[in-house]
Amino acid sequence: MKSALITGISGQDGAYLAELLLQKGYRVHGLLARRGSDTLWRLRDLGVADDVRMIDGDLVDLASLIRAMEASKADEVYNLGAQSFVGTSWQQPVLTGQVSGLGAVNVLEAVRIVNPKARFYQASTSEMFGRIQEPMQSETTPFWPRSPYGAAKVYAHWMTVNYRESFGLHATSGILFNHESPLRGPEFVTRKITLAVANIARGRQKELLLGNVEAKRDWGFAKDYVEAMWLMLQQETPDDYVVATGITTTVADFCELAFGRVGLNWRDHVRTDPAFLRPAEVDVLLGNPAKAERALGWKARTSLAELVGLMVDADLRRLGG
Ligand code: NAP
Ligand code: F7E
Repeated sequence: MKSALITGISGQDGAYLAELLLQKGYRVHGLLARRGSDTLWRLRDLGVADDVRMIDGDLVDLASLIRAMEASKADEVYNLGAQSFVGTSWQQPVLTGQVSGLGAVNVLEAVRIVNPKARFYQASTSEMFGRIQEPMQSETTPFWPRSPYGAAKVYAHWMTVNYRESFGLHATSGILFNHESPLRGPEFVTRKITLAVANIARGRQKELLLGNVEAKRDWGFAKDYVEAMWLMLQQETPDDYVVATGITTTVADFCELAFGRVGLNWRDHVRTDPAFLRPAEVDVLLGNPAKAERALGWKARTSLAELVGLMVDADLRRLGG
């Protein structure tokens, strides 16, 4: 039976990945920072909370990561933990660097010290492309991060490559474009929209305040994307892969789909508020998943319309009535 250690187990991707690995017969361990009051709601939502073995630890605490590696005897380590909200990264740039940048190096060190044969996955991100240098971003597109979060992730990405090249670690970086789900945090724009749609449909809210609705993102479904993470660690040699749908959509068009799901016109409810604009914006992202398709046999299966439907319906269900 293989053993896996997931940092960021309480996040969106941690929950879906835990579910997937449990289905595949893994013993799943989760690093839990234990800061929030209801950190396990996503795992409960998927019905797997009792099947994951939790290990207390924090990405900024190397000793706790060494202990987590020892206790889990992990064959595969998925570093999904991060301060992942781009907006907050301007308010907490140092913390973001410590957790999302140096945190990855702490995990790499723990792997190198305890079991250098373990396979390592780094949750890299399309935010590293920031001010895009090519219309469609691939593994060879130069990075130009536009936020403290993006800059921290570029550091973590290159340290992953460095540990692969310096120490021969099986260290892989998945450059994932935005992926969403009913388990997405409510601060991210997609879930903010679907939650508002549900509240407006139930008569509990009238309007929704957003920032830049012209921003374009390549949005996929998180459950599809965690399969790509697992596939990457099953390859003989470590590498970097872009994971995306190859389609980009504006926030405004996402609103149209989400409000349309309940028969409403988004223009009647959405107002723009400069409070949600960012000091530096990533205007457009569009990924080229050709390498992942070719090498991993992976392809996004869920359309944006289907994803929006899943998210709006889940939020309506949660509100009841
Ligand atoms: P998420 O929902 O924000 O989850 C982040 C996780 O990191 C949470 O479990 C959080 O724990 C944990 N964490 C934060 N600080 C920590 C610390 N100091 N020590 C240990 N754990 C800590 O993020 P996600 O959407 O699942 O994304 C997973 C990973 O992929 C992240 O690294 C993110 O940056 C990256 N990524 C995400 C996307 C996307 O579109 N979702 C795209 C590309 C890359 P708490 O619950 O206790 O806060
Ligand atoms: O913003 C615009 C905002 O916060 C998307 C993280 O998972 O994906 C995520 O980062 C776009 C931006 O995600 C609001 O300005 C407009 O252009 O949902 P988001 P993100 O910044 O793309 C990447 C790949 C990650 O790696 C990150 O961890 O939507 N936008 N109005 C808004 N965004 C928010 N949050 N709230 C608004 O009101």
